Amino acid sequence: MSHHDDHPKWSTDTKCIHAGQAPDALFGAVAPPIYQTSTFAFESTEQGAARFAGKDSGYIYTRLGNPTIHMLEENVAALEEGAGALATASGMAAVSTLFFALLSSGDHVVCSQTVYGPSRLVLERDFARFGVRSAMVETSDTQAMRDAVTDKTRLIYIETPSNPTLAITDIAEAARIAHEAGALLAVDNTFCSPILQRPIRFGADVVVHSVTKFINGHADVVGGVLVFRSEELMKRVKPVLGFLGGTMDPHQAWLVLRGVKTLGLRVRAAQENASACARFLAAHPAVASVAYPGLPGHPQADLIARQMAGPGSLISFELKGGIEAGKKLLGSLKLATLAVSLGGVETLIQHPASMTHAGMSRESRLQAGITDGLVRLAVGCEDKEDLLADFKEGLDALI
Ligand code: LCS
Repeated sequence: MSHHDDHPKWSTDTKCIHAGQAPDALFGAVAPPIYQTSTFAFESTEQGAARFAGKDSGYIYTRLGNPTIHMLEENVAALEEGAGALATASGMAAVSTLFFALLSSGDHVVCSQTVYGPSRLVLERDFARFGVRSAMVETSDTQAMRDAVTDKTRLIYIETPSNPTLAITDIAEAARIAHEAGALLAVDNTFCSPILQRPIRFGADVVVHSVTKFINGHADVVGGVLVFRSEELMKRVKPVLGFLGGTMDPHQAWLVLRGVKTLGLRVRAAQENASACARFLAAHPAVASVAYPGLPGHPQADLIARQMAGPGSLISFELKGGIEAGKKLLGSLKLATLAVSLGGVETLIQHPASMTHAGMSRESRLQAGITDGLVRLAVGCEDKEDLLADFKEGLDALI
């Protein structure tokens, strides 16, 4: 099995296909074998004891490690240019395991106010019960992020671009602020995928992904991954994941290994469609405003050019007719499917205030820029003209 460190010169597209996935040693199978087993036989009691003592690196039990899952971990670690990765049952298992491993009672977290709803709710509702305090701040405002840090801050947790407002946080500045405070920086890179943004390059200590989204890309798996800048940090989190039990399953890992091979192709195809859709939406008389990192005149264009290789395929917009017009549009589109999630080959559209971010109070939502009329569009890989025709029909009916 190849290790990502063996291939530092491969481009990201090549790594998608090959990193962690050399033909298997037993039969030469080109596609990775699915080691669908809960446990692994020891050759002797001595060997079993050595594995538990960490003196023999062989496998023990799938909750603690499995060869198919490890191939995915090596693959994503290579894509993100990290020292190692841990695959998890879902993106939320990655987020909650990370918080559990790094935070103790009395610690303080600075978190982007616009993140996937449950990522902040787990801090505000659950970790708060164990004495972890968190500040939700607009981290796209670097000064606000700096001002929120206290002498108890142990973690800065950001999402950029953010779900669903697409606010952009400066990763290098966030890393500087975290490290000056003796804290760590975690970046949820789900919206970009490693094709468009590699936060470790800008100083992040941990990268979080819901692999449910772009990395798997086919709307048929829920999963997550944590990628670490250093082995040392991964060693702090790995035993916690093993004990909490939010590990991935081998079959789930195999499906993601299949999906990740086309990550670059899918991300670029969806991005090209999204750029066309964003321009179309921005020019349409029924649309009040569009947030998309690729639109001309974006106030953070310099930062976007510095830290992102492209604007991606998520768009959020407001209709002039507000929430009623939104309901009408979401109900009338034929190609864009009314569903939460994103990052798959199919175009999805949803209403954050009543769906993905419904768990937040309306006050928190409005403070974070998630207005009642905001619509989030996750553009897929369908034919561009078909998508534009669907939006033209839906939007024209509103005026
Ligand atoms: N991080 C981000 C940025 C997400 O968008 C999501 C899920 C998660 C973490 C959690 O990952 P999961 O456990 O679902 O794999 N976002 C969703 C969304 O926007 N609509 O449905 C799920």
